[in-house]
Amino acid sequence: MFAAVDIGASSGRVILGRVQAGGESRDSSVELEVVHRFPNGVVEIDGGLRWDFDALFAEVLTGLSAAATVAAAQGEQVASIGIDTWAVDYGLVNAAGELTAQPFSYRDDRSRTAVEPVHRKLDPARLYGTTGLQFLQFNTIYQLACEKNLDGMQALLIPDLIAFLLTGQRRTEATNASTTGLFDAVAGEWATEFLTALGLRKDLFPPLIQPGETVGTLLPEIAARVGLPQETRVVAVGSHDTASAVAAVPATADDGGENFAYISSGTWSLVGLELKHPVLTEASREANFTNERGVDGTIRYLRNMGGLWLLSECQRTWAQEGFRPELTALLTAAAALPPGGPQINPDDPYFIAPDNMPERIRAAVRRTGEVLPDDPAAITRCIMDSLAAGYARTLRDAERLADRTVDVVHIVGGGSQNRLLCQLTADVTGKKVVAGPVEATALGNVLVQARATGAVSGELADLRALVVHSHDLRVFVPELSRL
Ligand code: LFR
Repeated sequence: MFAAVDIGASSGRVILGRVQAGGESRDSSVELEVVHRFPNGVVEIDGGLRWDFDALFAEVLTGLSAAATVAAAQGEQVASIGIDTWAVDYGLVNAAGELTAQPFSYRDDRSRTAVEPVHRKLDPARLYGTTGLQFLQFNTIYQLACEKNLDGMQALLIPDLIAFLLTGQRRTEATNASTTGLFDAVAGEWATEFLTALGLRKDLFPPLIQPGETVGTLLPEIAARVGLPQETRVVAVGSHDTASAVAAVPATADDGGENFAYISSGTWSLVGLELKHPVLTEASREANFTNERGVDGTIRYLRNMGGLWLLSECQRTWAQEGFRPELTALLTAAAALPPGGPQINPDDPYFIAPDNMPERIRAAVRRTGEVLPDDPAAITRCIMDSLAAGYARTLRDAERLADRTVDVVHIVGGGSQNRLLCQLTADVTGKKVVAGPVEATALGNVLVQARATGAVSGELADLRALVVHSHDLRVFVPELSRL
């Protein structure tokens, strides 16, 4: 069995994965069992929005203990551990290996003022030509420019920081490194010239490691604490959650081979294609598409769009006001509303920070000269219409910029359970939508571990076939009459 530590911006889980490789691929399967869940969210610490990393790490240890217990009760062992989280953010570790402060969250807006000074040293066109990274004000490169003193420090991205505390080994996993703005998309190496140009040490980040390689084995005190053998390996997976999710997209040859698109729909919506080579053109930069690294050296050519954060933040505000609508009821009421209502731009940085989201959405609609009633169903419908329209725009751009035709759109993650969003996406894109699995991130994490330890073999397509055989997927076809 494999333990997947999978932490998102609003919750984390430790999951046990069981992979069975049958003689016939149809006998193969991958099953998950959540053994520990915990909440996550930004907290205000020392005047900034940060992650309570100490609390998260304690939850990881609790989860690994639970994994050890559950596996043992089934007469099995935890063969390895893989870690994935959101991207971009990092903790600073000193020479003694201590985390010097709780890591900043990308939702803190400190890096906004760092953008211009960085661009004065490194022109955005030059940055894009090498890194292929979409401009987002919170990319690691801008966050680092806010640090006052990096003497003797190393920056460890969040999953790498967890792996370091478990094993004592410092590495930077490549899929997540590709979100820093300091990674060469073609060479697959650090863009050391950019580190130097910004006055950063070349070894600010630890050396790269690829998904499937071993980070190390458990430190004795960690092994004793969680009840796992010291030889238990921590295996690098697609440690950027989106890389793991895309690895588990259930694309099949029936999808027309490469002609599938994916939407990893959760807090964010990551909308795009899987490519063999980056697209570093000026047109691609203008459209703000990113070339992040995927498992097996693939390129995740996508745009990072707003996501279900818009709705979860509304729900948080409504709850503060004493109104706690059940999600299914809310979506049903939203689905019953007529089409053609007002829309917002879900990618507007105005929506990044936590605040009164219903009011911000209504204000954004007012600026377009329309009116959105102060009614949860109407606000929910506005979010869903805006996301679906954004998905369609982004997919059209991706097809044009990468010269691909998309036959089928896979929606994975939490959004795959949102029937309204899936149906609207089919309607607006005019394409078939295949929804599921909801747990794509953890599945991608487990499958890369399973391959690394020899439990399964093959290419990404073979790993994906296991997902197809083990999960019920829902198909949505365009209903043009609804538009
Ligand atoms: C999704 C995600 C996105 C990244 C954003 C911030 O969870 O990892 O891919 O752009 O969070 O790190």
